[in-house]
Amino acid sequence: MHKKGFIFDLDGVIVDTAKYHFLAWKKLANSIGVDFSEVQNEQLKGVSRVRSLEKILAWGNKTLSDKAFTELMAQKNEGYLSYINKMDTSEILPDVSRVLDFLIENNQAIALGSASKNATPILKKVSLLEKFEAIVDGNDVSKAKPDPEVFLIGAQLLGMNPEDCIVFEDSVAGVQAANTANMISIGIGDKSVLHEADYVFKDFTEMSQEFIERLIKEKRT
Ligand code: B16
Ligand code: MG
Repeated sequence: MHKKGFIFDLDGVIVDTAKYHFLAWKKLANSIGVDFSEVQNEQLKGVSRVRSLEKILAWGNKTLSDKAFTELMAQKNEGYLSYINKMDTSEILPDVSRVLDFLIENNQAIALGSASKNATPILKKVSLLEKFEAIVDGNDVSKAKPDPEVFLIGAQLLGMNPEDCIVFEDSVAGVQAANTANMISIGIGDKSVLHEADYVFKDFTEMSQEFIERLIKEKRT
């Protein structure tokens, strides 16, 4: 029997939490007199919370004490969680459940590989937590994407070799992390942005059952 490890990113792949990150960062940035646009928010996708605040401060030409920095991080997360707390299954992106269920029916190993420290509560809110055999998130890694650490830990927890793993990612850094880990990278989003991925789909509605069956059977070349 063929068995592969399928590792899913969270934000932008399973749910669209980028819009909530945007609202929370915008409120925070504006409160310290810094402008923040949706275009800038794009640059924070897949980026850790610490690095995101560093970037916002740099855009606004601000420097802060360590204490103020930590306080702002906590404030941002509080704002973000107020949106997360209202999430439900209606926020699962199209056909994510179909793909997860197909993989489970076919006895495949499934992990989450996310930069977010809020991954477990989000998966609980959308009732998907029990579909994952392993969760690797921002609490488990010391090096952020494009470092492959998050996916390598995921493979290890699933008991799979990296070359037998497939990663679904919406960020350039995440695709690079999967490639460096020697895994098959599948970009979810825009082909021109995610051109480093082995395959790109606009979303899971475009991914056929035959394609997934091929992933299960094929060796990485
Ligand atoms: P948190 P992913 C990432 O999630 C988001 O894309 C990114 O915008 C966010 O800053 C990061 O998680 C950290 O999130 O503040 O919840 O720890 O795409 O890696 O699932
Ligand atoms: Mg993402």
